[in-house]
Amino acid sequence: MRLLSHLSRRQLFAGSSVLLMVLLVGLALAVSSISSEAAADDPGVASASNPSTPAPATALPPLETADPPTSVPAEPTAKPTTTVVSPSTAKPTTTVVSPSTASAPPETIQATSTTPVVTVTTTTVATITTPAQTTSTSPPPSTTSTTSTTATPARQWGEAVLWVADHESGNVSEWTRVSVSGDADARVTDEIAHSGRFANALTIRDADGGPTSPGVRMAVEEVLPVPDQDPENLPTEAYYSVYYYFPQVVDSTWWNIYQWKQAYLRSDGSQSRHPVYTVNPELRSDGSMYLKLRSKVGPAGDYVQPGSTLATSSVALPIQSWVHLECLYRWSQAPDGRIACWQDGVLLWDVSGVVTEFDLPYNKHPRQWTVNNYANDTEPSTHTIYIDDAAVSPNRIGPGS
Ligand SMILES: [Ca+2]
Repeated sequence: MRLLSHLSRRQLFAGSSVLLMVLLVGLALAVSSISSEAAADDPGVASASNPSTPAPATALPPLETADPPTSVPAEPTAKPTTTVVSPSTAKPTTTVVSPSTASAPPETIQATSTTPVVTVTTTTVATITTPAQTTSTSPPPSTTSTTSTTATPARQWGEAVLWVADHESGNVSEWTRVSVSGDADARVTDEIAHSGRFANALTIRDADGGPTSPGVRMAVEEVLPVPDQDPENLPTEAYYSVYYYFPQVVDSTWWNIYQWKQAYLRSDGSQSRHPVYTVNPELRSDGSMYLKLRSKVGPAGDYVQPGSTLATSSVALPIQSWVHLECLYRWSQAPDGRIACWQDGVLLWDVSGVVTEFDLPYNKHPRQWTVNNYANDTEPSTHTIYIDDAAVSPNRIGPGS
């Protein structure tokens, strides 16, 4: 009984020991699995405390987490570049700049030479609004009041007059065309006027002897028809008159302010014009200016360049006051043409027995008269002259009102 009980005790002890061990082992295993789950929940802690097992799991999250941030900033950086949608905004700016810049260099000016014509219309249109408003308002703005009070009423023209340009419409539409070369333009302005409120400002820029001579030429090709004469041509004989205002003395190699021209067709079908006679201011040694008549007609009645001076004026050309120039011109391909000019009613020259028209076949408006600011190599190189009250008439008009 004792032995049995002893055995039983030993067995019980052994059995309980085994059971205890089993429990201990089980407990150890349980603790181990708990710590590994905890490590899996917190990659940061796991990667630091247990680099072996959790390492793969730990290493991935940082990479995945790191990638997005890296790629995200990368996108914004890429977007602006792509969204350099601003480039499209920048392009117009560049494009806008280039045209305006292009108008400056003489080389590009040929292409731009049309632009000043558009700009003229534009300027003029803007000016049109002004007179309409001011005319309807009795007290004109103080700024313009000087001009409008100074300005005389619009000039009254006789019924016989074939064409006039007094610019009182506020634009250059009375002229048949405006031809521009180099940096030049025509601008109807109320800064000054011979009559009414408006005159035409002709400006040339950078006439410094460069390859392109700046010039703006106001041309007349169409006037009221004269009986028994070609309605699409200027009359065989007429008086061409205009008022000039020269703000300053200009020295020049050549300066053409008034001319008769003829259109013709080139062999390739394009149209061109030759001047026949021109009127040019010249500077005397005493500093005063005077006019001279230049011929472009050769001995055989052909066009020659640069031509020759046919007559000179002994009368000084006034500065800073309106001066009237009027010429009788008789077109003729035979040596019986005539050019007689008056400055403020004083005869400057009367040249007759000369060829005044080239033998150039052309079917429409071959004769042309232009009033210009057209020159090169002048001092100053940029300057403006004003013109007003231009007319073509079968009778002499004279400088009167
Ligand atoms: Ca006027």
